[in-house]
Amino acid sequence: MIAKKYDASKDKQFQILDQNGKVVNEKLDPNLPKETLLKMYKTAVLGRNADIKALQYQRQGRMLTYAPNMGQEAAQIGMAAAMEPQDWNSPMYRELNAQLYRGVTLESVFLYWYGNERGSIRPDGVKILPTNIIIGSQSNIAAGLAMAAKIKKTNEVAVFTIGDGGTAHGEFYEGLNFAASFKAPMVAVIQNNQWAISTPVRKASNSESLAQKGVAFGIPFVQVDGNDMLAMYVATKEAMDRARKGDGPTLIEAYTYRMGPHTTSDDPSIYRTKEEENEWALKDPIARFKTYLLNKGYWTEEEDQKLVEDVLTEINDTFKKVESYGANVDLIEIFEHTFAEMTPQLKEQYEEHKKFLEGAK
Ligand SMILES: Cc1ncc(C[n+]2csc(CCOP(=O)(O)OP(=O)(O)O)c2C)c(N)n1
Ligand SMILES: [Mg+2]
Repeated sequence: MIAKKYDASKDKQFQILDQNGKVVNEKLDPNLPKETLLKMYKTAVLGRNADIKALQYQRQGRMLTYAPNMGQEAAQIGMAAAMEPQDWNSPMYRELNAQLYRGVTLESVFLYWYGNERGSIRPDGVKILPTNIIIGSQSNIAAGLAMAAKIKKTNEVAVFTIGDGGTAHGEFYEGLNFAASFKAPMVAVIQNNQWAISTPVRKASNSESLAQKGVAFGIPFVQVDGNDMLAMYVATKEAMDRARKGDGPTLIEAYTYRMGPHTTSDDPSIYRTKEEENEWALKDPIARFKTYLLNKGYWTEEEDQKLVEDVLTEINDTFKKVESYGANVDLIEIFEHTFAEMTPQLKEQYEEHKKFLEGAK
């Protein structure tokens, strides 16, 4: 008999830390060193406050646009913390916390959203591709990186992130199918924040879970409480180890929530309820992780207050610096950075645009 339905409800969402910060899965607590846990927490606090400030800067007309990450800190940092320096991220655009954790500076993230392409330059050795707005493409790019790593035997794993809406795009399937068939070292992390702008996840897919799409690729999969920093770390670490051993890709669904707007041009009050937002506010990933640290004796309220003051100063100073650079991008650079050498068509477009701008003066 052909099974008509896969019953996702039988797969419990993987969780270690519940929404009150209580360890509910003692055996699986990775017992990470204090420094690692504090780095995770401090990154989340910096990320959350940077998001809040960036929204304000944009409203003040000081920043071009911005896509906030509020609510997705654990899903991003748990994943990043499980990666080694040689591993690649093929990212989307909602990636602030993973970027910060792996060594991208806040200055360069702000530069990018300010409208200065220099924000796409990564420090040496930070293997995160530039912010990628093209939904779905993250998968094929990661499959390419993973296949190259396999052929060159470099011990690198390529991790790609995609939104819930992104899983409705063809490239999501193409890249995963390719990597699964060739057992390329890849990990796929779906950031299921419940919404693709105003489209709810139930309209983007008829599957009971996004994780279960792994069945079709013939790869292991798991739905994780994406607001649980520890569960995200453990699931990603296991997937990274599998990939590195040559066992191929894993599909992780981080079940989380976008607490803020899609971007600064969106108003979520038009399409979702206050009740829904309030329900998810109780599942805040940072609050529960803080409780975990307080209970462990690794952190105090005094230290917390000081941290928030410090990050606000850091954010303000950083943004002032970014403003002092200005957009500072010559027109030519937009054309120059697409190919190593401009194609004839691109040259033509450049000339045309230059003339247009001169005429506009
Ligand atoms: C190929 C492509 N089609 C359409 C868009 C326009 N677009 C930007 S964000 C977005 C929604 C994405 O939702 P989701 O994948 O759930 O990610 P989230 O923004 O929620 O993190 C769309 C359709 C795009 N950037 N790329
Ligand atoms: Mg989404």
